[in-house]
Amino acid sequence: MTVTAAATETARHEDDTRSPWSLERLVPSFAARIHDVDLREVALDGRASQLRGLLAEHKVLFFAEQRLDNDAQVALGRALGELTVSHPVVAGATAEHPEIYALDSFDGGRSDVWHTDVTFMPRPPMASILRAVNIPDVGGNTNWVDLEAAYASLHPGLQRLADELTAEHDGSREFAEYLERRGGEGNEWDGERVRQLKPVPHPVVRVHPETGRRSLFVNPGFTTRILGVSDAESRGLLDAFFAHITRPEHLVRHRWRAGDVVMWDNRSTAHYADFNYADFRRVMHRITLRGDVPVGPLDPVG
Ligand SMILES: O=C(O)CCC(=O)C(=O)O
Ligand SMILES: [Fe+2]
Repeated sequence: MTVTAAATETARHEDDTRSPWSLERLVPSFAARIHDVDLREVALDGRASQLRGLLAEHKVLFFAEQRLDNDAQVALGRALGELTVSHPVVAGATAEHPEIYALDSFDGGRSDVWHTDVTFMPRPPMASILRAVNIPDVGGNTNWVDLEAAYASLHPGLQRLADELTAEHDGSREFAEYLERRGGEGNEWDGERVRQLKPVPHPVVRVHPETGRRSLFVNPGFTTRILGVSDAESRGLLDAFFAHITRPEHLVRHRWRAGDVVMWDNRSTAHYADFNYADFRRVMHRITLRGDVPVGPLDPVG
């Protein structure tokens, strides 16, 4: 698939005299390619807050021809926010890089279920930064959907219903075996050692803490039931929501090239990596920025 530029614009603060980044929007509601950025310099340049603003606004940002290694990826993450460990229960890529989550197809690493990262914890990470370390010759594209566009395109009656709902998110189907393999001793997440993966409740509609926009915050990877309704109602609602968020109109697709880095906002998107790389090796390194507790539209503010 090819994406065509809907618009090209420049992104900079009015008082910023440095050369502007040029930003190419990819689909009308979200996703942008940012040109002329060396992500190794963002940390030194004092442009981290600008980048965070672009992330909240465009939700998925694509950068080509980067030269990040593990250290530089971690440094970039630290400039943008507070890094989490690799994952609540999966060990880091190396002893020196406990923050890096490695996905290696030769170790069975794959991500072919629609999900938003780590929503099975009370405070899921606000953003993820993924670097292509080894890409297959063909296949292995990654897809993102815009959960704000998904909310906006629901029937108003369904929006009102969704506004009132809470859902349970459970990571045990995907990750219980990792915890078992480590003798039940996971990593430290939000100051606590993870020893079990308990389902956590989150609002079905999440209000973005920076933009105030609403997203349909459910995902097939981790959202297991809607609370306070019958099993049949829960299944029917979740199936309808899952089908809705993953409609092609809500999607952007990326074909990876060596040197690509993608950043996404986990408060407003979900993603899926195509599992079609035959015998090619596909290795990706991810870091995540610490997030906040999801807030729904009916939750008291503050
Ligand atoms: O491998 C990919 O393209 C995406 C993997 C994934 O789900 C993640 O890094 O959070
Ligand atoms: Fe993911």
